[in-house]
Amino acid sequence: MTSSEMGFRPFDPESSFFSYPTSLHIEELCASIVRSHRETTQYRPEELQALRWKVFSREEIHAHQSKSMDEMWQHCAVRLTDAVQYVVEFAKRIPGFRQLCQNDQIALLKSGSMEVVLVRMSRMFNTENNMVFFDGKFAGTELFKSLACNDLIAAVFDFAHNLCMLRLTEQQMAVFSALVLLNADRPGLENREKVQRARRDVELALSHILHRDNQETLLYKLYQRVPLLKSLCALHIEKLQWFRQLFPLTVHSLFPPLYKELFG
Ligand code: CLR
Repeated sequence: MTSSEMGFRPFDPESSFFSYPTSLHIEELCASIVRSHRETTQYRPEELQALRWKVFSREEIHAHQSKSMDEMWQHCAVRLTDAVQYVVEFAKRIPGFRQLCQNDQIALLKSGSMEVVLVRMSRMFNTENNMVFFDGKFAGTELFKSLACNDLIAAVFDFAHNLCMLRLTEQQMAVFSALVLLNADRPGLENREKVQRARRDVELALSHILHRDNQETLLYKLYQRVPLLKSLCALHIEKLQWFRQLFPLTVHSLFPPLYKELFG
């Protein structure tokens, strides 16, 4: 009797058609996603922990608030684009993402990269003072006053606060981020079935680690957050369109090309 007749299959990370993931495959996938996340975060958890109480001074807050609206927008667009670039690097290292055609990779990043930035924002959040690590120090919503989009900022902070309260491990956050990216309902996809198959494996990976961590109730809480992410991103795009009408030249000549490519 051969090993395959006995029900054993050799591990094959590229397996796709007619194959179902084995628990070894899922373990490997988890490890690979976690590694990709670890290698592409701007700050390690220990670093963030050490900087936890490093907050902007009154003067520094005032300096940000006194910036003109277009200057502050440009500043935030640059910071956001930096964060997006790390997410692009994360995506490129996820096995199921890497194997997609270029068109579908771009389609997934267009609608998903901002969502993953917002998920990652919860790692940079301190729920004790409601501040986010931005530009080297912790900042509250008031720092972003000159953007003139308080509703977006309040909603984004609220989301980060609530996600942070779930106290996800780095592993859980990594696999949840991969799940957010691999969404077969995104517009512009050529091969939805392939995205769906990759997603199914990541779903199994998430269930697997939550089971292992004895935190299966988190699954429902995480899925609950997904529609919120979509509405926050829609609001971000809406604000950008509004800003572009006011300052078309700032967007045209001073915003990072990647920012315009993804959101413009
Ligand atoms: C997300 C996690 C990253 C580091 C990082 C960098 C830039 C931050 C971003 C985080 C969170 C969202 C953020 C952004 C800069 C501006 C943006 C605070 C912490 C706010 C929501 C403004 C968005 C709208 C502008 C484009 C006008 O590892």
